[in-house]
Amino acid sequence: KTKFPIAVCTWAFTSANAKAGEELAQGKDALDAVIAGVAVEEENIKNTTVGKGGAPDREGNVTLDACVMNPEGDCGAVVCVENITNVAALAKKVMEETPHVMLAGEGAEEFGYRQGFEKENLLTEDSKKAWEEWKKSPEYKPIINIENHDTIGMLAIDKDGDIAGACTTSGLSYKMKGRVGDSPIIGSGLFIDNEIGGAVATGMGEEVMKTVGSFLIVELMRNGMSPQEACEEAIRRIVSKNERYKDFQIAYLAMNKAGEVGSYCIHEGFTYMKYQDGENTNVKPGFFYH
Ligand code: SD4
Repeated sequence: KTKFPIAVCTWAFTSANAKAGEELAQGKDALDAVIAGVAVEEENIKNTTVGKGGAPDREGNVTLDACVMNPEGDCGAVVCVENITNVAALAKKVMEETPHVMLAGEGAEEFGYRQGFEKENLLTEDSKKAWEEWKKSPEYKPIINIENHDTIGMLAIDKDGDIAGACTTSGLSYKMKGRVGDSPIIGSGLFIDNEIGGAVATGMGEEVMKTVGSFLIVELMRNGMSPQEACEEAIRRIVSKNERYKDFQIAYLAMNKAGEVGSYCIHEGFTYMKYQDGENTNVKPGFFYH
């Protein structure tokens, strides 16, 4: 078995992970592979949790968040983007073509159009209908394991052994206007350190941000934990605070530079994808709440 390349992503996003795997097998670097991988879901209007077709906020606006991080430790992020589908690719442009790390809303979009991104309406008929239905008795109640596929966070190690990652989402359905979750926040939804490895998060963004989950996992790995131990400790930090975790899901996925993968979540139902040596498999990690 050849160890590298490897790609992993949150949830059963089979084709997205396969796409990243193909790109890596063709010799693409880790960052381009994860961006091509997550783009599959950003463009898939059937899923309501990432990209075009994502569920809107409570006022009917679809707002996307994304970030990327490369082996050099550079990062780019965009938040509250309303009219561009491929926000992970846009985050890469922010990283490469601006002196900044993060652009928000209109500024991010105007920059995107100048970079050649197309202006699109991200609210599909189906998402609009579901939102109109929701408005009849509006209640903000994030659903655990919504559709069994949620934010996509992806990590890849390329043939040279370098690691990069991307995280992209439409955020929690029917969130408040202007709400930004963990997914585009470097250290929360994603963190990469090419000496150590990387981590991504999905689930209740507010709780991931309070504990800076992905950065925490990478630092725990730096201090000697395996990816599995580090993910479990990061979940422990959340569930040990109070009992509210019973009502929300968080899942972490981590990989170290040796290509070892670990994952842990609060509630049963989360799975992740792993591509290695031409095989793309769905893996069910352990969970905290029984
Ligand atoms: C967020 N972490 O915006 C994302 C959404 C998600 O399960 O993964 N929901 O908080």
